[in-house]
Amino acid sequence: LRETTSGQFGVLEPTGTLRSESFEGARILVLEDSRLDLAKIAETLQRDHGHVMSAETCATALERALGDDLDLVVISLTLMNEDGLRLCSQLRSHERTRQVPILLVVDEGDLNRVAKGLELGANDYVIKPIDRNELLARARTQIRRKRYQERLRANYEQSLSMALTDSLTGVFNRRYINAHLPRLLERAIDNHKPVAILLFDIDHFKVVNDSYGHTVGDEVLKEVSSRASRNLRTFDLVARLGGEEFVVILPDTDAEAALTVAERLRTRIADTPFKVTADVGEIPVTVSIGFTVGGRLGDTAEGLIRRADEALYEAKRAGRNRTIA
Ligand code: GH3
Ligand code: MG
Ligand code: MG
Ligand code: MG
Repeated sequence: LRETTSGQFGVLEPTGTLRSESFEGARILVLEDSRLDLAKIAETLQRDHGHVMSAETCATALERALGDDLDLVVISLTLMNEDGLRLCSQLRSHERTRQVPILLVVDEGDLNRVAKGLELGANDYVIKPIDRNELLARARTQIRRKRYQERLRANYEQSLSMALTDSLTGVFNRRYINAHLPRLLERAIDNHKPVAILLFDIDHFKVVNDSYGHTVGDEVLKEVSSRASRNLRTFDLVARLGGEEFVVILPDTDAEAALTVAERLRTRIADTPFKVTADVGEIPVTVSIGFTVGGRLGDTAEGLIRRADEALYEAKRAGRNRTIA
């Protein structure tokens, strides 16, 4: 964001030109019982192509705000029978509306209540008689700020998820497992609960790449991830450790249950050949699985992974497409 010479904020376009940001499409709720002022506010905000809605009472305003994704709430403090300040604090107390900008409309003689409103979480105010340009400028500022914060948050969430998930398959990555498994194991030990660790590796995956190409190989990796994820409980974890090797973590799972899960996973892959692209026929895919169960005092994440890896090596040596503990 850069300030233009006219004092307006705008977004710097890739071409280097500045475009003033109107609040096109912004959802604005107005609570004002003077019909004249309501009309003036609505008409002014519609100039910037805001989508303006009005509410009759604080109760309906709150209900509306909780069920909508509002960009701005305009609350008049000159309401005859209602308490706009109470609505401010209600909006701030609900998770859904905590961040929505609030603009107060007040009478000149009512500045005490403005201070109260700002304290309760209102962001700005305009004084009656309403100056259209001022209202528009203050509304713009609030909506722009909200949208900017949303962009920041979206970027932050995206980089967070990029850091912890595998970009090809969408399952977790090794970094996530390294951070998460030790804590999960610690909790299992504390609660005297078993936790099962499955390692699996696609059999002769090099042949898939060599026969069909790397792109088809990538599609097989995605399909394997998706079949694994689909066949697990919501609190189980799948991660790609690298290449064609995956780990599955099953909290609260003993050896017998882990074997059942592993065999189900193995057969769901082996029994239905992969159809990843239209131009390539069915590709038979199998995986070998090694697993171990931890949760005893002294168990470490690295130790469990190593044990599962040794079992996986045995499964490969014994002929692949099998599960070994
Ligand atoms: P094994 O049954 O012993 O596991 O044999 P394998 O061929 O699966 O094992 P190997 O470790 O010899 O080869 C793994 C292959 O996985 C080699 C590598 O090119 C391929 N690979 C690793 N990462 C990717 C990827 O992201 N995409 C694709 N398409 N291939 C990958
Ligand atoms: Mg290998
Ligand atoms: Mg392999
Ligand atoms: Mg491998």
